[in-house]
Amino acid sequence: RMSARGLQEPPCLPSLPVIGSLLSLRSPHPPHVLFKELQKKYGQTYSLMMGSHCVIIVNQHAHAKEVLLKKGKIFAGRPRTVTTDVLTRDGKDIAFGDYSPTWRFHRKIVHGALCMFGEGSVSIEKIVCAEAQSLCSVLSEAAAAGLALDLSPELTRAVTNVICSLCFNSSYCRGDPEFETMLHYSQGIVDTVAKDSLVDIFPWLQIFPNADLCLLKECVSIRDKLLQKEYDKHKADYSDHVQRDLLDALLRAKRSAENNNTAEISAETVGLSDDHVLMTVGDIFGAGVETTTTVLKWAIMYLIHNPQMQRRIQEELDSKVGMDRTPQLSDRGSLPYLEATIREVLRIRPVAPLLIPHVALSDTSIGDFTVKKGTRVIINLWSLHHDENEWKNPEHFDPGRFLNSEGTGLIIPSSSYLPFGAGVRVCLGEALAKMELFLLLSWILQCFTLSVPTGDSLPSLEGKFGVVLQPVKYKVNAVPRPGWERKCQGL
Ligand code: HEM
Ligand code: PLO
Repeated sequence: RMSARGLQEPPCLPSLPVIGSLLSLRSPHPPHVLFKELQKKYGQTYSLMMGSHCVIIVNQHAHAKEVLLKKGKIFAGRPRTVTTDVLTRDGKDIAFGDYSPTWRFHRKIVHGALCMFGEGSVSIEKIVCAEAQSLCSVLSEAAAAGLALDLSPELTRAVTNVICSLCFNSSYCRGDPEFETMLHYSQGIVDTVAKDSLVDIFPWLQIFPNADLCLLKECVSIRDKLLQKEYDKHKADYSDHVQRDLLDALLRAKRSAENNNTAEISAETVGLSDDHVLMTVGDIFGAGVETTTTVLKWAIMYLIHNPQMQRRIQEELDSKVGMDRTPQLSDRGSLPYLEATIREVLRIRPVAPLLIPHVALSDTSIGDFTVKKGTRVIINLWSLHHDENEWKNPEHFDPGRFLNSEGTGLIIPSSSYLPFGAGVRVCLGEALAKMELFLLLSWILQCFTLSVPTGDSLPSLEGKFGVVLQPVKYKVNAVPRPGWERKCQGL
């Protein structure tokens, strides 16, 4: 079916009324793998029906960049789904909120506030290093007791405390019951939200008892109580003169908009409700914790699978940082192999293998394909990062891909690499995440060598698909490196 401009509709999976293409989507594979497989039959860009919604799946970087960058504003919409509406009070946040003046305003405030604490800022480096130090002392306690450890809660606590300082100017101690509560509800949300489960395809299912939706609602209500508590505290001792954290920044923007009734500002004021502020902080908190922790767990998993790579990072640390001091941000330029490892982890196991769905805000096109207003577009980052034409042996973990031929400098060998997305909806936390990953991994590897506990087999590299692609649970042995036995403890 050709239109006037020589455009045509993308190939479409077979579809039935009401259930759409559901029958073609039955598969033992997680969606990102299935969508990559389906390319063989339908081409790199194709469409399918989810219930009554038309969804276009993009599996190659040229089309992905057209959607995210060249036509970024046209594709800046987000779909509303039952689960994300529960999480964000009908899209009053940044990540799942639709494109609107209110959304733009919020993103701008948060972006500004994050820049203030962002790259090159002394305070955030100090905060991350303090958490790295506390993490290393936990590892050395476990080592002294000869215990293998599931690092997940400790990594989560480190990352959570960084984001807590940033959002609320607060932190959690070990064993804090509120932190345990948070661990629990956050996993519940990750397990249930945005799975495009039946509930999202068939909104009417919510009138039936649905275990996932119940769990989500319960977890969200616990989260919201904690957020509300912080919000009330901040409101009580807010002052225009000191800005302690992100929540203060949002409060200040809200107040100044309320006191200032000039035309341009009051137009943007519409959305600065308490709900918007709360949901925005919830986003940064959730995104800040779940993503970075997941990458750390993947990185450590790949390093215990590849001890020779771990050794190479340690040799780099020994020669560039030495034994007399701990790593700092300014070492980033002189530790290319560690940076390359982080890049490779983000390639081979992207945190968000399907990004978050985008929506076309007007009639448009992708390549030679027509796209109608309201169409959902899923960028399959998994396909981009595992494209055989772009990456040699894509399932093989090889940090060397990101190094120049001398092994001294970093490169991006293919443009089929977008771990943080791109354009109008690009990740807001990229700089922060990269700082945290670099500092936490360099501190850990300077002191410890990580391995599977004796007798255990290596953990599976297969991911568990959800709103983030998580690794399976596994334990590690952290052995202090020769010469570091004392220092790790004294840290
Ligand atoms: C969105 C990746 C860490 C905040 C995204 C998206 C990706 C992504 C792929 C979706 C882009 C799209 O839909 O087109 C990552 C990775 C991280 C990370 C790989 C860690 C290594 C963080 C952190 C924060 C954060 C630490 C918070 C400080 C956000 C927000 C959005 C987002 C607010 C929504 C942006 C929007 O819809 O406009 N991230 N992220 N992310 N990320 Fe991150
Ligand atoms: C993680 C669980 C939290 O309790 C709530 C939350 C908020 C924002 C979400 C985040 C979760 C998962 C990762 C997301 C983030 C917004 C952007 C980020 C989806 C659900 C990514 C990687 O796109």
